[in-house]
Formats: sequence, C-alpha cells, structure tokens
Amino acid sequence: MASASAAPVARERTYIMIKPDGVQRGLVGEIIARFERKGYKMAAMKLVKPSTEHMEEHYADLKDKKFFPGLIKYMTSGPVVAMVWVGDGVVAGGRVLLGATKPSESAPGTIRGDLCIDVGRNVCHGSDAVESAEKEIAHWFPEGVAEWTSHSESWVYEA
Ligand code: IDP
Ligand code: MG
Repeated sequence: MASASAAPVARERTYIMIKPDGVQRGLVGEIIARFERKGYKMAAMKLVKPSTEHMEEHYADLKDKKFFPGLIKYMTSGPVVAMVWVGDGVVAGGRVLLGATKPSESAPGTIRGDLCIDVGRNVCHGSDAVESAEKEIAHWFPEGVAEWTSHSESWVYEA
C-alpha cells in the first residue's frame, strides 16, 4: 500500500481541455467528474483565455482545413479549462470518455454523446497520441505540473 509520501509512479499523461462552450454552459464540473470517477489523476488545471497565436499553435496540424478560422474564433471566444490527467492508457481512454469528434457519431454515455450536438461546439479536447499529449502539455503548462501520489493509487491499480 502506497504511503502519502511515496514517490508518484510514472504513468501516461494527456492534455484535456474544456472548450469555451463547455465553460459557458456550466459543464466544467460534469466533465471533470467523469475523469475523476474513472480513476484518472489530475496533475494540472487552470482557467485561461488563450491568445489567437497560442490557439493557432495548439491546432497547427489543422491549419489547412477550411474550418480552421472558425475553430480559432470559437476556441478564443472565452476561457477554457486546461488540464493534465494521468493514468495507464489515459490518452486513448480519455478519448473514449470524450467520444467521437462529431457529436452525431459519439456514443451515448460519452461526454460529446451526452452533452453536445454540433462538431463546431463539441465542448472538449483530448490529445490523440502520447507524443502529441506531451507536446500539448508543454505548450499549455510550461511551468510544469503537480507531482503527487493519490491515496486511491492502490485501489485503482493492482501494481
Ligand atoms: P478531435 O478534437 O476529436 O481530436 P480534430 O479532427 O483534431 O478532432 O479536430 C479538432 C477540432 O476541430 C474538433 O474537436 C472540432 O471542434 C473542430 N472540427 C473538426 N472537424 C470539424 C468540421 O468539420 N467543422 C467544424 N469544426 C470541426
Ligand atoms: Mg485532435
């Protein structure tokens, strides 16, 4: 059984962001609760109103898409909740909690499947690979994240 002072076990990390519509619609607690209840551990969280340049860099891979200008306008229209979550398989598992990009294709029970309708207002972001997760964490949290051991560690993981 881990003690309160044990060094945290290094596990996978992902970048999760509640988009401006999620914040405006009062869905912050609901979305965080789903990650907490799954057993993932929060390592960083802040409410921020990002600049256009910061958001364009976050979505640089999509800059040639025709929806890119609308995406940047949407994503800079209000504050977002930037978070880092930790856990085995959290990159893929986080996207399972989010659901498919298009809410019309998201299964009931997922965040997008339950809480939104339009792909251009799909309430949350999750990294799509371990490499992009680490890049996004560095982009949003250059100050670093919290290193801590959850008292639930040995109740969530066998080892
Ligand atoms: P993801 O968020 O599920 O990873 P991406 O393909 O990386 O999906 O697209 C990033 C974001 O761009 C989406 O979450 C959504 O907000 C927006 N987006 C994607 N496709 C469209 C579209 O066809 N029209 C409008 N917005 C879109
Ligand atoms: Mg993506």
